[in-house]
Amino acid sequence: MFAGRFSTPIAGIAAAVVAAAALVAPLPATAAAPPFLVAGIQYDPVGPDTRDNAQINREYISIRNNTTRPLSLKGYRIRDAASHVYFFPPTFVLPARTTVLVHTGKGRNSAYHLYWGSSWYIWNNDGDTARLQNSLNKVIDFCTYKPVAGRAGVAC
Ligand SMILES: [Ca+2]
Ligand SMILES: [Ca+2]
Repeated sequence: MFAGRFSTPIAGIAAAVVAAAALVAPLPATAAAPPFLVAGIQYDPVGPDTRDNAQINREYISIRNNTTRPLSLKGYRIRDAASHVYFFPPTFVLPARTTVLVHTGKGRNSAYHLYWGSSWYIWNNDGDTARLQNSLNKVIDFCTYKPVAGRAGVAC
């Protein structure tokens, strides 16, 4: 009798648990981590914003290969909020887990330092957005920052 009285609600609970489990949606496939990250932006280097190329080059954006293999940046570009665009050299390959600095001014490209070639600053001292886009203009990663007093740059 008791068994009979309890069997129904217990069975009911069990059925409800099974039903609830069935209702749990499968976890959405996590978006694959982007192969490259905007790692940081040195947007306001120490000193006044002069036309001096060396000073302009103290401003830079860093891009990181977030994977365990070397990757080409062919076709990739960096865009600021005002649509200034930098194109990576088509032959440039970034080693695994490595960061390259893209300096704003002019200079000779090397393994870990690239040069935008601009004769004026790109990353606004009062805030900006950097977008890393692939050859199809798809945004791979981006970084929006607001200035912080006493800081020359931001980690993204
Ligand atoms: Ca700046
Ligand atoms: Ca800008």
